[in-house]
Amino acid sequence: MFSEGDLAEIKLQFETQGFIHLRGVIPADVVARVRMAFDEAAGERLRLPRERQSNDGAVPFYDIPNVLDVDPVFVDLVDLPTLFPVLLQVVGTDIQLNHTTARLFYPGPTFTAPWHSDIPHVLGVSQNNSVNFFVKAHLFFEDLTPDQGCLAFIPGSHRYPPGYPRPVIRDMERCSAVVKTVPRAGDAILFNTHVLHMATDNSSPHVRKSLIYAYSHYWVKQYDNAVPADLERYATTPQRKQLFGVDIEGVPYFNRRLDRVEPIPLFSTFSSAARKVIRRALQKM
Ligand SMILES: O=C(O)CCC(=O)C(=O)O
Repeated sequence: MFSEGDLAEIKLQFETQGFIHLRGVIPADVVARVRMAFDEAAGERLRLPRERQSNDGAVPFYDIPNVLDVDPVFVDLVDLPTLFPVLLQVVGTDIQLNHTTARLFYPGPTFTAPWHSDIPHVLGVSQNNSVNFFVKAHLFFEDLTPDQGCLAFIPGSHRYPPGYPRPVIRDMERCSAVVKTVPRAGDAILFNTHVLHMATDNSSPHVRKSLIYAYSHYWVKQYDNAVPADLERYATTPQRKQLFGVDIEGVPYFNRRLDRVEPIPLFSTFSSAARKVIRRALQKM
């Protein structure tokens, strides 16, 4: 658990650098459960697709759909007691889960654009001033090797003014403006989605496995894969309800805060999130 002083330093680093590598924040028993559940859900997909075996560059990755419905351990990760205080610091008390991804990145070149922001086209936000707008947590449950598709960042680049040219970096391993992270099982890498970043090539012979949980504010439209189908089972606390986008009657989206939650009738609690789940079920038909 982080102390108040740790959290203040983490926030300082996050706001100045745009990312932070948090080591060992996922407890070992959770790491073990995630590893088993992930591999079981991935099944056949763990084997390299034929296209990748012949190295023609196709099928760079596979995302396991709706991971919150796959195993309870993936729901436990949304507000891990070790990590959630950090998310609260770097997003704010109106935090909501925005989307989830469970990814297998097969050996081969990277599939991400070099040095990109995820949100350059979002309107209504001054990205270079909004250091807490949209945060991703990449969660790792296996050790990675440096050549296994690790994330790299240009620290501080989330502060570049609009229109600032994208850097051209010839050799990132030798460039002092770049930080490449090499996570171990149990680590989380949090970043401001506007900081320039990329996944590096996976030139190892192994699939890179990771989870990506993205967080933003309650008023930002949430993806269906951020809401478990069995809400009554999982949305058991005010924190979970807010993360999963369960509205409180009479509380405007902009005013939602974790430190301002009052008990409310079950029906109104679940109605909006239930609508989302029904919509998702209908889309599958
Ligand atoms: O490493 C990945 O899977 C994707 C990295 C990335 O560009 C992102 O999460 O925005």
